[in-house]
Amino acid sequence: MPVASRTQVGIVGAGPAGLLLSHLLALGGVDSVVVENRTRAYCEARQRAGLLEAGTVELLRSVGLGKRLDAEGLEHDGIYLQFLGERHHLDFRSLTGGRWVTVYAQTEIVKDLIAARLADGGMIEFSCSDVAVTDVTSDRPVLSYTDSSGVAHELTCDVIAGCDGFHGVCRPLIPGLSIYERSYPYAWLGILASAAPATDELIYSRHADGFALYSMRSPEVSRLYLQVAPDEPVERWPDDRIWAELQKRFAVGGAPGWSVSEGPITDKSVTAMRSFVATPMRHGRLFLAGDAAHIVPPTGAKGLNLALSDVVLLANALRALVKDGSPGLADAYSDACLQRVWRSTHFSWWMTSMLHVAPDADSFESQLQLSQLSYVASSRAAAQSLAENYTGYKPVRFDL
Ligand code: FAS
Ligand code: PHB
Repeated sequence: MPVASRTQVGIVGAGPAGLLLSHLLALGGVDSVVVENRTRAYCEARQRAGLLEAGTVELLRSVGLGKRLDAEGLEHDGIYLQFLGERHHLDFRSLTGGRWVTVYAQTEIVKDLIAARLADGGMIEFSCSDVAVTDVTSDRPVLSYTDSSGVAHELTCDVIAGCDGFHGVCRPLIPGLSIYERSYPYAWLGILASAAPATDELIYSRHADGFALYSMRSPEVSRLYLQVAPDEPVERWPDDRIWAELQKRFAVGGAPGWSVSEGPITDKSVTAMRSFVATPMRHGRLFLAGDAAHIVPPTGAKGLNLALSDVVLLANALRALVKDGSPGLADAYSDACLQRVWRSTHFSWWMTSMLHVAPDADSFESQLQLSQLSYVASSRAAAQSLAENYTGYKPVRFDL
């Protein structure tokens, strides 16, 4: 017989979206339980995003999550665009009247959120199985699961939040979904290396042989990405081949002495590239947030930031619904998210299309790409548009 219990908000998924939602709801006096099918160690170690918009940093600071972020995050004033062997700096602070970005890995945000929830007595059930959501059109939806010790649970909720990512169980529960998607004919091979980055800010390079991104995690750890074929087995990329390709794609004519800093590679993985939007993001008492509802190619560094802005809107809506009985924000939630989702989706598609070399691209497409890059590098108006989107377009505010 399953153990029966109650909470106000059942949250599926202990990624950044589910964890931040639980934290914000607690600040608003709303109880929640987070149910996660992986281990805590897996969630904290999964290498993903690395770059936070200014608005995301301000949000995390405002809700008590800024301590390590301020101590370890790397504040950047801009990025470099590289093409035809030349590197061009975009100064975001100058272009946006003071906005910036911060390098702080998603792994660290997840660690900070888990630590904060557990310190506040929050309930996170890791390593669950048989996770299922039922009765979402009733006013008592049920989140059922088997916990890590094999005990079955039936958690009756006021509301359920599907924060379970692209492969989760919640999105399929929404009938009549409109799906918008684009798969790209390339993927990213990402590495972590114990090597001091040879650049002060990120370098986005469009090379005739493919895109490359020079990012970082700390003054001692580099994070680099290479465009590869969409289904490329990672085994085809031994370390020396990766470094040789990175050296080629980042080589600059004006600095023959400069090179990518090499070191031991500690993590290596291939990530598929897709744009995906599912609407609506709500059905009855089930609300989707983050990757459960949308995916963007990581070129624009939007995925994590977009997930967290969904969560701010959802926390405001659910507090009004379950605490004050006011349904207005909940009824408007999906449309309010989708304006921002489509802005991030367009920007991520635009950055991706401008910087990657499609296998079937002809010389006409290559000339268009190079013209677009030259325009962004030489026109303040074009650079301002990239900077405005990259640093965060109209950040949301959490109503504490
Ligand atoms: P997540 O996928 O992070 O979290 C969902 C959680 O739900 C996971 O912990 C999962 O284990 C859990 N879950 C799934 N099914 C479940 C079930 N049935 N029951 C219980 N729990 C379940 N974004 C960037 O901005 N920059 C990047 O460089 C970047 N790189 C990425 C690389 C990869 C390989 C991937 C997949 C994504 C990347 N992203 C990047 C996007 C990424 O950062 C997401 O936007 C971010 O993780 C979204 O957070 P969540 O919505 O919480 O989803
Ligand atoms: C990262 O550091 O992981 C990163 C940064 C910027 C991107 C994508 C990934 O656009």
